[in-house]
Amino acid sequence: MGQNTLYGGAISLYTGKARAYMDWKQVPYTEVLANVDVYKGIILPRVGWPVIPVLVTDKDETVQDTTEIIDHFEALDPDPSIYPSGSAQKMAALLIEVFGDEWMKLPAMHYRWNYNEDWILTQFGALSAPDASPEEQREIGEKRAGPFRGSLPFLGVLPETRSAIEESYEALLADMSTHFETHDYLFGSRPSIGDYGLIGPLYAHNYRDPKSGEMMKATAPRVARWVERMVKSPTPRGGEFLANDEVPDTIIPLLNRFAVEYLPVLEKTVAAFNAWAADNASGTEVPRALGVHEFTLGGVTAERAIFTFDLWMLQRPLDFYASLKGANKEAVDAMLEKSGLSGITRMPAYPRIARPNFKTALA
Ligand SMILES: N[C@@H](CCC(=O)N[C@@H](CS)C(=O)NCC(=O)O)C(=O)O
Repeated sequence: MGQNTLYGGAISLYTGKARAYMDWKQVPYTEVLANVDVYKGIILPRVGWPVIPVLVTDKDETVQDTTEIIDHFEALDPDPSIYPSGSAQKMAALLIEVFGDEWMKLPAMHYRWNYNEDWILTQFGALSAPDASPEEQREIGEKRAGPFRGSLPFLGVLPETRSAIEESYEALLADMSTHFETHDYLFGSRPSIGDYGLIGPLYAHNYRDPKSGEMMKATAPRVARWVERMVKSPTPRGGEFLANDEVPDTIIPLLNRFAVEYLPVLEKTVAAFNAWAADNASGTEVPRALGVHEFTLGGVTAERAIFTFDLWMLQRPLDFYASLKGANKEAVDAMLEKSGLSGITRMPAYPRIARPNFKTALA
């Protein structure tokens, strides 16, 4: 019997998500820094493309994507679960996971690259070459960080959207601060899948990167305390979700931010994907991006790439919604209505996306 090994790094958004979950769940594992040798010797041969985190399980299975890593351990050890059993809480948590994982890359990448550039370049070098000098690490970092820094305009992190991203992020922190006056996590005293979606961007980029962390601690200390609880749980495997499937009123502004900022992007992504899928057979690999489209944030309209991965993630809340009946469906409909998010249930259907061999493909 081997051991669970998480290949990742401290600067990685998604490693932070998987690590926080595995620590709360008290999964026995070792974290190994994904340096150049690990990418060449383990990640590329097992996954086929360079990405972190990657889990190699104690049975030598490879699991990639934090959502699948989490679900791997949830299936092995379902109780206590990070999925609320109440339908409204679960739907809200699944939506917030998608929002955190995909949409919050904008503030994460903006603050990292526009406020912490020198620091992060050296950190990228340290990830590849932990024993090199800081000067060498910065040089190596310049090369290694290229694709990440280069992704900013594709995400829509542009000079013209900078103020809108900051206003949106500051408002989100204010909303979360209000919520954490009363609750330790999104839905009570236990972290949910929604909390794990948010911790990715809010830990590595927006807390751990020095300038971003200073700002969070100064403007939203309650959010900083939540980050600290998320990454070092005072009560691993503990806590409860709120009784009676309650979605606190202080969660509604988060969902409303999804509705206002992100839902229109998803709607346009579905339209682009459906047009692409009409010309492609089952089994075809789905391109990571399908051209560009306009999006509007805080009244500013700009262009960004049309990312297809979001639709793979979105299948989770949509599948859950499709499974609901009777009172459970009514509770979810009421929660979505109150959040301005009913549109999510009216989006046109789109062909199923699978992930054979760690790459999205038409099912
Ligand atoms: N959705 C994935 C994303 C993993 C991911 O994007 N990881 C980043 C580092 S935090 C990466 O390695 N990206 C390389 C790439 O996307 O090409 C997850 O949840 O694990």
